Amino acid sequence: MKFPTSRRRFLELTTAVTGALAGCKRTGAQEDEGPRIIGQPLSKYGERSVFEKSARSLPTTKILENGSSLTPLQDSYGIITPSALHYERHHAGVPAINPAEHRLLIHGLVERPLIFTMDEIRRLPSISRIYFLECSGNSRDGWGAKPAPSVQLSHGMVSCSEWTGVPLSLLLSEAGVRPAAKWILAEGADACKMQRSIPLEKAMNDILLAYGQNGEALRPEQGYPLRLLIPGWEGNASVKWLRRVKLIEEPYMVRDETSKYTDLMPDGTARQFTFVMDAKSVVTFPSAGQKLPGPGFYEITGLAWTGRGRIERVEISTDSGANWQRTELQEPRFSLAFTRFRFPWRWDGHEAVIASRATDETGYVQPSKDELIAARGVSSDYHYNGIRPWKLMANGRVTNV
Ligand SMILES: Nc1nc2c(c(=O)[nH]1)N[C@H]1C(S)=C(S)[C@@H](COP(=O)(O)O)O[C@H]1N2
Ligand SMILES: [Mo]
Repeated sequence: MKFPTSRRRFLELTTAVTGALAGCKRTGAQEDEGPRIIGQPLSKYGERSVFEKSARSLPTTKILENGSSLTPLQDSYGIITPSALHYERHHAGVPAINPAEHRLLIHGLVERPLIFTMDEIRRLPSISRIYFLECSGNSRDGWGAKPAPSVQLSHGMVSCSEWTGVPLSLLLSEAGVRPAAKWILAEGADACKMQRSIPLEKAMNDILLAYGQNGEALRPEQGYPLRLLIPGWEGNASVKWLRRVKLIEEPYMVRDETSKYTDLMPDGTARQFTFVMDAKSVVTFPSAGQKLPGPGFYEITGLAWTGRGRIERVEISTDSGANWQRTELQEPRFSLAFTRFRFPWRWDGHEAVIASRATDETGYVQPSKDELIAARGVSSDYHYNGIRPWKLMANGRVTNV
């Protein structure tokens, strides 16, 4: 096993931990045997401990079929989101689909239109990849003057899973793409028949027809039995409950790429087909809504991700952005996946403004709010990826700024 970075850093960490644990009481109670009570029996499908309460947060509106539930990022460890806590975004509820009856149609500008059953799709050569999925509306509160009161409410529309499936390119090649085809239209089997136009180039590159999530079948909420997983691109295009892929010449200009998922720019024109998710990071501990018991050692931690490949660097500032220091990145770092960052820190008990800043492998640096507004104006709703500060007050409470 390799200790982080260097012997010097290891010694720093040991000193910090000794400090953090100084208050621990030592007694011999643990050595007494105590009563022996037989435990729970074996079970067919595991449940988490009854003491664990972390949950997705639901909107406060009455309608729960069109909306989002949010991942509790503040409670997450490592880089994988448990399937049961993956954020949800449904436009017409979760359809109940029997996989034995589900079909995928590939048609349009192809040599041979094809219909696949789920069994046929699962027989094909498969791959597994760890990818984040993020709604482009995630952290949109950043555009306004009133930031959300917790990292779950501000950034909870992003999650990261291991996805298993078949490269879409395989099925498209099987159908025989005609030269005139430049885009695909993907359609879901839910009541709204969600549709998105996607450039063929991306479809032939790394789009996954996913049926597996974190080692088991997709959850119904994530598109069971079959969804598109478009690595690094806005979540909306990753059509769930996928029933149809049509090869087309030009985008269809459907509802979700005209009236929504466009960004109004300062000059009055709108950006359209803004697929790539720009690099973003956020501190999940300490974050707004939490309370630190007192001065001493803490591990500042959080998540970073980018639609352009790997996260190269994440820096932390604890003084309102005046100074930045590099954090330790969890290895291995996967392309288009969460990267966990960690930073040992000793809090002196004074007010501190804590923020993280990510840089991806293309050299793109996560912008400040001012930089983002200078480039994009204030009329955007989607694709806010600005630096997110949290304020730690002298009494230990953490709030938004
Ligand atoms: N068929 C269908 N696909 C869909 C949606 C939908 O409502 N119906 N929502 C989209 C949106 S806006 C997002 S952000 C992602 C959310 O995926 P998740 O619910 O698995 O997190 O799915 C996309 N695919
Ligand atoms: Mo979304």
